[in-house]
Amino acid sequence: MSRLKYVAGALGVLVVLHLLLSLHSDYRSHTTGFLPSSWTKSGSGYKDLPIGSWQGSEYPPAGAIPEIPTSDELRLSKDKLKDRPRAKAVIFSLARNSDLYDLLGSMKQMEDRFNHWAQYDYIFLNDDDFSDEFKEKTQALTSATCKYGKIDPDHWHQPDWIDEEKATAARKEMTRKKVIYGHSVPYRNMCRFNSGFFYRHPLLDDYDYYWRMEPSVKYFCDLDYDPFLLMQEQGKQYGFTLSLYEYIETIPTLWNATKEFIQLHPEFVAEGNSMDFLSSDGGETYNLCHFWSNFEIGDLNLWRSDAYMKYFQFLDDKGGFYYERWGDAPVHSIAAALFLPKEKIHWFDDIGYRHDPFQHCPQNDAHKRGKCWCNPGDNFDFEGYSCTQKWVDLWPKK
Ligand SMILES: Nc1nc2c(ncn2[C@@H]2O[C@H](COP(=O)(O)OP(=O)(O)OP(=O)(O)O)[C@@H](O)[C@H]2O)c(=O)[nH]1
Ligand SMILES: *[C@@H]1O[C@H](CO)[C@@H](O)[C@H](O)[C@H]1NC(C)=O
Ligand SMILES: [Mg+2]
Repeated sequence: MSRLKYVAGALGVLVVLHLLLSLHSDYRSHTTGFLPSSWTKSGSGYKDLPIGSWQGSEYPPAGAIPEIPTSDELRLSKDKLKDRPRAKAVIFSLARNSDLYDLLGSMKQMEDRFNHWAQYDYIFLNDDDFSDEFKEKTQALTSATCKYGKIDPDHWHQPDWIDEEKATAARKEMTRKKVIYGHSVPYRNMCRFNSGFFYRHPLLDDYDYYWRMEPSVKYFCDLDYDPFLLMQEQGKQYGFTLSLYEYIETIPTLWNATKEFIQLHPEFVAEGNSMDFLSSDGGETYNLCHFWSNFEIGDLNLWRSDAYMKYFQFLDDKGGFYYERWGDAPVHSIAAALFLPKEKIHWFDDIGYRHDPFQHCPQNDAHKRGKCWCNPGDNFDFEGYSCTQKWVDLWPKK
């Protein structure tokens, strides 16, 4: 009797072991069918960096960033401001004339928190001509140079080859389902432009890095270092503050299109990428996580790369910007997460930021260091609808 129990117990253990193993190999075989092995490879030979605040004791490594004068020093010495190291960087905003006063609120804070000492140029782009009022009021907020550009109509409007009947039907259906901006063609133009064209505007040719600024956002904390230099010195190509889940109704076929593209171009997928941020089954399905692109500090050369240009063209040819409502946030995020090793993506957790209805409020030391004015208790990072836990989980625990 007791011998029987023993055998049964041993069998039970074997069954459980077998189940665990088969689950594990299932996971593997999912990823080998159609995906290049690099999708799931982890570890890229980069030194593992601690999570979170870049101002930890060892990170950035000593000497990685040229000495940057703090704002206190700047007040003491105008010469230092002139000679300080700079990146070829610009603050970029897409806007309508009607966005002026909401944009001024963002810009005023950008100046107060950072750009009054950093003195980076601004570029404003519009599908229409900017009014004199727009130009005067924005330039009046800064002593830095402001540039104003009009968008090439081909980079803005719905292309001729889009089947308008199909696009109309899709908009109707999305309106019926109450999908936000589901009815709107201009919103789709904007998403396509931000996905594939802003970095090709001739005004941006002179720059390597950009910080995207939208109307009605808040910047809560003082920056006493230059985030563009951080990007440059540490080889970062994409920076974010907030992440969340996309509405599936807006991108039902985006992931299939991406998989198709990767089958054509497995060479674009980086080793040590952030696939686990996008997918919990090794790339079979998309979990809808993306970086919220109304805030971006990025390297324009990421979007100008062969990999991204081909990816955008491939997506554009599918028509999903109009037949669905593909957003620039998931498009940028999927590209950055797959085409870059994860070390080239930076979470700016020390930049307090709000775009309604979500905000990132730095915690603890970072809150104090930045003299932030947000409530640390109002912080989206680890709430259920945020994806930032998945980002943190990509990194070894401290
Ligand atoms: N020139 C121009 N800019 C636009 C147009 N639509 C949106 N934008 C700009 O594109 C950016 C994104 O548009 P938003 O309306 O903020 O879109 P969103 O952030 O998804 O939604 P909100 O919750 O309304 O902020 C903002 O900088 C807008 O000023 C447009 O039709 N023309
Ligand atoms: C994605 O592709 C798979 C395999 O071809 C197909 O079964 C599935 O229906 C597609 N999904 C969508 C939403 O089109
Ligand atoms: Mg917005």
